[in-house]
Amino acid sequence: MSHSPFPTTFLSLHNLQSSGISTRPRSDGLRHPRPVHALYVPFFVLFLCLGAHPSCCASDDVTKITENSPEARPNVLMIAIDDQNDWIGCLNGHPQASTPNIDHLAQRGVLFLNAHCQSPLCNPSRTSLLTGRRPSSSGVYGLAPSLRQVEVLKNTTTLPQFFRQNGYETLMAGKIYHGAYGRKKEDAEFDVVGPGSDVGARPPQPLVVTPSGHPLVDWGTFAHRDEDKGDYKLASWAVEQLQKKHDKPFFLCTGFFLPHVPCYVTQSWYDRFPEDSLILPAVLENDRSDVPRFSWYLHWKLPEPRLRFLKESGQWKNLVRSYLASTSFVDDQVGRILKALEASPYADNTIVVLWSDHGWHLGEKDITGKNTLWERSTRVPLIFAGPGVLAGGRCKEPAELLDVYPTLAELCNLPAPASQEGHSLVPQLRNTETPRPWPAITTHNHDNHGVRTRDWRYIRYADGSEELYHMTIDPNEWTNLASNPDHQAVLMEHRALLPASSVPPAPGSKDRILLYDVQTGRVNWEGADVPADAPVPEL
Ligand SMILES: [Ca+2]
Ligand SMILES: [Ca+2]
Repeated sequence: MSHSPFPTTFLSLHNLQSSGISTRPRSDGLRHPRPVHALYVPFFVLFLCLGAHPSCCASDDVTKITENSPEARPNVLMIAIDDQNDWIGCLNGHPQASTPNIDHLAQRGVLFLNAHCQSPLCNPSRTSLLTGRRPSSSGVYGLAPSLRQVEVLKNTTTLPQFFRQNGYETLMAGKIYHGAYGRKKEDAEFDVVGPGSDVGARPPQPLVVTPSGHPLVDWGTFAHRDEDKGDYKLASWAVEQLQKKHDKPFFLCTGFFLPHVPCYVTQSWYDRFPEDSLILPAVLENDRSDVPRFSWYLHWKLPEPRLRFLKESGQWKNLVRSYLASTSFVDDQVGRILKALEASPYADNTIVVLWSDHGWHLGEKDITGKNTLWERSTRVPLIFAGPGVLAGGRCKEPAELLDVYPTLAELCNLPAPASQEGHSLVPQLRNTETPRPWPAITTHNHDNHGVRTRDWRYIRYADGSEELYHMTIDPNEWTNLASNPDHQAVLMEHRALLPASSVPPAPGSKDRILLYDVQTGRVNWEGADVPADAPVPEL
């Protein structure tokens, strides 16, 4: 695209004060701690400053520990899955989800039942996890820019670089960063680079004709072999790395492509989810009659089709079974890697972390895809296992993908850079009941936030409209309680948890960028104004 998505008038007119959000700074990015846990904060700060992190207040520069030889540190195996929602057996997001290998990993570690991405989109989510900075701090909201094009992230020590600078050999294959960044030698991220991100075999023609006609938006089965799939080759590469002798501790990253679209699966995986017994996700008719119109602006026009298309074309079941089958196939590849790890000399000295960058709707709230602040888009699998991690733990406290960086640092006895906005999950990896004073916050585009606490989800859009759901009573988020007088205290408590500041989109932002002018009410989606009375596009 050649247009500039940032009309100057938009940015100059927008200011945080007029949006009603306090700009009072807080080092952790939150305005106030949750009152119920207020007492924990001083203890936690004390723990950080006196405990295992002697240089917690150091600059962004990585301080290298010399008292422990790097050779003694645990290895790290990081497994990322693209667009994997909570349709994972142990997360119970779908009753037919079948992921025995991921379930087994959870059984030997700690599974976070209430973990959420920082952005429901690849680039901002991964940029956040790998730099430890919120989208609302970096201004990375869209599929561009890449992190090194952003002033505040230009010199950030990323997660792989952090391990590399601390004596680790860093290896990667598949999708870790969004786009090509990280694979080049001059990026100074990885010592060893394996196969790229690729779905692999493709049918000669698209299997489904969707309204957008986007080449990636496709699903189903056709004649091909598992061995011809990108994720199979990725797992084979990871197995090879685990079979090698490594002179230094390793930080091995594997990023699976599926179940990102196109959800292409071989017949044997497809047949595991017969259409006759397939369970479709629960969808309430007119579910969006009680949500703000602004919610539509977050996914105004996308390549992914609406539910109406799936119903009218008879494709809903096909998409659901293709997604479930893709997940099971990826689980099988995860299993190949984990079996290789168990058979290797590194079995007892390797931290394993598994995460997805965000979720995916398959009809809920009348849409497919991501780009929402609801549970199906924000909830992700997050599992840690290995030395120092409790076995069979289930943690209900809110957790963020932002916490991965400081958690891995602490598990490897390394001081995380002070610029981190997440918080180590190690207390929960030792005792899953340890309370956390922080909610999980997901941000999509400037000033739209979802706040997840233990029992509630609160959403505030840039125009000030709100949603509130009692997640334990209403896990499908069908009843918006924001205007219910019985819940105003909860509403107030959650408003106070919104990020203290929220920066405008970084220069060069594009693709999925939504702009809103609080003074005029002007809405702009991907460079084009949206009239206030425009009908919601039915794509
Ligand atoms: Ca993704
Ligand atoms: Ca509703």
